Amino acid sequence: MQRLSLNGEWQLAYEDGWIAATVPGCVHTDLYQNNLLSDPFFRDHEKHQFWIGERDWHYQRAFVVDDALLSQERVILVCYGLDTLATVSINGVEIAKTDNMYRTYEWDVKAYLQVGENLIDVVFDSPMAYVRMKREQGGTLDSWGVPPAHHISDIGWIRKEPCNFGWDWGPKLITSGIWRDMELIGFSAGRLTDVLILQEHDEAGQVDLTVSVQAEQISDAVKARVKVSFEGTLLYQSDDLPLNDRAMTVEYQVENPSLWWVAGFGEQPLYDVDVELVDAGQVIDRVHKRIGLRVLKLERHPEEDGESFYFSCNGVPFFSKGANWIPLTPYPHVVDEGQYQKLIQAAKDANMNMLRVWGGGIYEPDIFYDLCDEYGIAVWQDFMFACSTYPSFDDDFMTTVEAEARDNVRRIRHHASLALWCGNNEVEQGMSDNQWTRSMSWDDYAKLFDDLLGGIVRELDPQRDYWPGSPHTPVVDREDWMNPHYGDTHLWFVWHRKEPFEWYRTRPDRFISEFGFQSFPPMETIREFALPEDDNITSYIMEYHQRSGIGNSTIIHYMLDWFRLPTSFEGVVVASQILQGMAMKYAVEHWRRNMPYTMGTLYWQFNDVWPAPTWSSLDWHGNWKALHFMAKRFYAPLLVSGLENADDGTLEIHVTRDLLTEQPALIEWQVTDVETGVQLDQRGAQSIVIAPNSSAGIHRLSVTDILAEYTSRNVIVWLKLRVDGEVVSRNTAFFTHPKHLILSSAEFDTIIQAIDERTFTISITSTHPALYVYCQLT
Ligand code: BMA
Repeated sequence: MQRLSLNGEWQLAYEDGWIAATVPGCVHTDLYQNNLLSDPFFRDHEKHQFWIGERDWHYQRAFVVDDALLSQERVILVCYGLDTLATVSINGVEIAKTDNMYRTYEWDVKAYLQVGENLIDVVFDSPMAYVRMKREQGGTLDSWGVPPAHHISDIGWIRKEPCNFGWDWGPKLITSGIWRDMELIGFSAGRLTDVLILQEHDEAGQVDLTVSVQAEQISDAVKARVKVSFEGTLLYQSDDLPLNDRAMTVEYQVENPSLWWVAGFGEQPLYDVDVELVDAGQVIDRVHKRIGLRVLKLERHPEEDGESFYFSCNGVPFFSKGANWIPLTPYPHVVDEGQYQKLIQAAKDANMNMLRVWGGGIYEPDIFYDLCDEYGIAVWQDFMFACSTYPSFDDDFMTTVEAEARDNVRRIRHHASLALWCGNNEVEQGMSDNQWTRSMSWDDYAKLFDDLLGGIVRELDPQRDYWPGSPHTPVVDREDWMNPHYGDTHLWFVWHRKEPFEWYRTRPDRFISEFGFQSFPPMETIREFALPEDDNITSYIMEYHQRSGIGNSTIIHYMLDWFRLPTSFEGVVVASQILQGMAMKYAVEHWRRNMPYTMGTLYWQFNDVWPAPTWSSLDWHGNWKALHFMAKRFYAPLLVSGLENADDGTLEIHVTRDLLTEQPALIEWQVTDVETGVQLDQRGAQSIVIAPNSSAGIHRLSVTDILAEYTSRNVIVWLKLRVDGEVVSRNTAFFTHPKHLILSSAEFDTIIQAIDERTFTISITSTHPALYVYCQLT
């Protein structure tokens, strides 16, 4: 097998000539590299770049084919990502047209190549013109969003990253280009085309692996072999087996398997499965997959008042703690492995065990799933359909979606971390709540999300669960999209409908796959897009970067409820982050206390696509906002939390535990006044044994007398949970919102001690209670 990469230097037609271009890449980054475009993230530059999506774009490059490549029996051109409406020609002959950025395209191009120099042209049609044409021909589709700054309607017609057209947290940068690798592959005897690995875990703890191999076979003599290794030791090698009708299957039993676990429940050992295609003793093609031995399942069982909805790993139910993942950038080709590493590490560091790849972005590259395997972060994977109806009544549309789903299911199905395939984001909700059935009937919905996508998962990834949409209410009625007793829910009444944070406590839902609250990014990040003259949240630029129509006013609406209104811009920025963290803390602690009825919280949203005020806990560089620090605490495997009742002056102290064994521990509480931090007469401790995977109210503290004497404005309860003397969780509880606490100005004494060249301990002592202190390295 011979490969010739077509990545690297290309040319892009611009005005009357050609400019240098790069593959993988896109028009925006190529123009930027040529100093023909400014930074779209700076101030309002993005709005001067909408024209890019209105134009056709022409890429070209020359490449040299040698005798050896052309003497192969077959030579195919493989495009792993064309964004989106491409016409591909070689040496002036049109090879094919494409209509789906998520597909891998392959064409036999041997007949069009010559030894020596060749020319390849890829011309991209304007996606905007295409969407308009489709709407005129096929009808309007419904969606959310306010044009033109937010996403445009009718984008359901094109199989292109939905949030490329703008979203309520991201820019509208409508890209065109060769966004993933491109190569020529020549082969004569055959090549591997597919590997499916299934695993059966028996009661004795053995794991039976079944590896099914498919190949394109030109020579009958071609054979295939399978190897299984663990930590560098070869455990199994099959014979070289002939292919029967282009396929072969081997079975292998792994004795004493090392099981893979989601983060917090055990290790993440990974086995290597290598498949080699052999011709006359020579390996002519190979495929390598890293797998984890585990059973990762969605558990749905009838219950008295509904149906359970939780995940289990190796038979152990676990509470899914995590957030929603959106694209890291409008230009996926610029992201390197280090950025993925930084973000998945941040998920793990915040005690998360699940990320949901939201359906309005991209099927992430392999590195994302590799890292999730390594870190034990389970993946809820949406198919890329979000917040819109889709023309499933159109046969061409269904054909391209089928190919896209097959490509992506095959690509990532072997990953240990992959927990669930989900059909779409919020289409059922829009159809029910916003009457989108005028553009997509429920029958057409079922055709796409129940039959086509569900069918492909059942066929190609039969050991994985499928869920038609998020949110979804099964059994009862899919129009009942916010039913707390069935399926998953998106709870947006806090924020979108201005319910107070307290509203979260009225919801007992089983699995909340979206809920969120916005904040501004850190000042350093704001400074990248805004000048000092923009430093006011009502300035033109600060409003320009705010893509939720209700965004800044909603942050302030809640800030007035919880905090004294800061008088400086920077004060608002910092307070917004604390407010956001408190909203999520308020919600998650409630739902963790409600375990095992509630068994999952994925807050909206994990990361950012550009610098802006959004719902994220990491800004677009991966910097931690206050919420991410708070998530580390509220997602800790052992959590102490307090449920205050200002009316009767009690505080119920709860302990929530995710781990598998019983745990002796000590809870401690202390009541102080706010002004001075002086201990009031209540202090106590209680030894407990925490049951595995449980949540329970441990102690009811009555502070009625103290509240009567000091008032709710002057009382804080400090909670600690110790294991073997070490504090593993700490928390505070108030009987009023922080804005009314009688806080005195605190003075700090800071001691920094160097442990070694890279490690320091910082001790901060404060003269008075100081809430939400943060340190920053400069
Ligand atoms: C949910 C998501 C996104 C959106 C977010 C905030 O509905 O699915 O579409 O960005 O809310 O509005």
